[in-house]
Amino acid sequence: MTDTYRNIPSLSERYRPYFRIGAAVNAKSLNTHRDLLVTHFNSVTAENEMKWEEIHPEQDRYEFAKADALVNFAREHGMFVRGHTLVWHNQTPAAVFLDDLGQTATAAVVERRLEEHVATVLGRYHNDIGCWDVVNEAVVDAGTGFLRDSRWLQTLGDDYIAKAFRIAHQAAPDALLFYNDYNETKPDKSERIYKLVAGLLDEGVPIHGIGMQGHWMLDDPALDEIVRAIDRYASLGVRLHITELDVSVYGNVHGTGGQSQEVLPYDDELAKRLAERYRSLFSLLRARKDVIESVTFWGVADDDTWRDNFPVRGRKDWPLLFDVNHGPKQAFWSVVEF
Ligand code: HAH
Repeated sequence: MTDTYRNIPSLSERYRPYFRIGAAVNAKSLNTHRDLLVTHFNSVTAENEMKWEEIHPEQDRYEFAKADALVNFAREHGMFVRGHTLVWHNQTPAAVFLDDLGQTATAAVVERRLEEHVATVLGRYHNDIGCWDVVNEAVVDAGTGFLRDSRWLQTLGDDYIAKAFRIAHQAAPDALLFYNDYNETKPDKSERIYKLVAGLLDEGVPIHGIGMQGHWMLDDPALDEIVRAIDRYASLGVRLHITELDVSVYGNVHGTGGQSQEVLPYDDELAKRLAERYRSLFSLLRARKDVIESVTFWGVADDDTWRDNFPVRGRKDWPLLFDVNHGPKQAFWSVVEF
């Protein structure tokens, strides 16, 4: 970061009266984006370093070094840490669900492994990690089904989600426990998420919040769709975190659902449209500050964003508030100046 950027307002200070401002970090960006992190963010999430395959790649082997570095960095700078994630259908070793002969393991075996994993990871960080995405992306996107047909569902059965939350609560009684998902504002899916969390609350399962990922686009979802989802979730009395916010500059404007292969030129016009989109989003989020406790971006600056490979591999995107040189974008100013 050049000195020119040192005299800009701090994003997280500006938002202190509203909610925490977080960023997903990785082992590299913890160093390469250190100045931005320290100045503008008061919460961090590990982009990958706490996922099962990274932190616990084999049955008897944990790899804590990268997660430790992140947690130490946060402690040093007084930042909140969101733990991400425990039970997910992705980035989990296949071996978790297999026995010694390579056959599907029994429910009892998988449940014991889950307990051991959660006790180890949550135990290690119980002083430093304030909340966990206990279950990630468990409901289906479309169709008439309800729960995603994952290995977790297949081996542990329908109540695996309730089990995961109970196990997490036992391992870290003070941690806030979240259900996290994407396409979280789409009417059918948000109804499924609502129903899932309402059911868990009814059963007395220790769940404290819903994580709305917020992988959004220039023109989708519509603002009223976002408001509806927030209000519906908030009606359950749980906390809301926006957990993975980024706004792709590729929108449905192209009529391709954001999947066009064409790379846009990131010109002033596009920068301005992104800024307007961010302005309306943050104005909406500020208006819901009583229920939204934290807003985390899925990355720090445009030089390191998963959106360069999602939903189109190798297509450059510019979804964050800081540019590829770590300078503030128009979008940055549109969220701090209000
Ligand atoms: C998220 N999935 C994950 O929670 C996060 O861990 C990962 O690093 C990136 C994104 C989002 C996602 C999606 O928006 C659509 C399909 C699959 C996954």
